[in-house]
Amino acid sequence: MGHSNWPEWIYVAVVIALLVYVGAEAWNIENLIDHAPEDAEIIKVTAQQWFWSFEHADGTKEIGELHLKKDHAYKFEIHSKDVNHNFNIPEFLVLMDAVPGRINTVWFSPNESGEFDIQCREYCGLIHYNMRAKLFVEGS
Ligand SMILES: [Cu+2]
Repeated sequence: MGHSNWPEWIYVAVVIALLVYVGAEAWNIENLIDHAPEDAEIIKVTAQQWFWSFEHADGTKEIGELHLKKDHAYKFEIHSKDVNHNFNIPEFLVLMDAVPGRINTVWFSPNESGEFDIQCREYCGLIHYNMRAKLFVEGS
């Protein structure tokens, strides 16, 4: 009795098991990427035509500017009030869609102090090119 005599369902079962396994692994990886440190401060990011606004955990709000502390972890909860935008801090490789009706998260910890650009990376209408904000990272 060789392999050729195995019923077909065994092959089907093996393929299904592999697909489930690969899917589970992919899910784990995605989960890891999204996994912010527990002490990360949550910053609510709102995109709208054509500016960015921010709300800190203590309720402080900023428009067009964001003040963060060096070597602190931050988790951004990003949403849009109108059309699709994309939240981008090129210097720190932060890039995440801002989509109406959902909240996307991304976290980072600025390891450098100074002044950096925040911009929109998704064409969102007339003044898209000027949908910018300044990131100030304070501390040494
Ligand atoms: Cu935009």
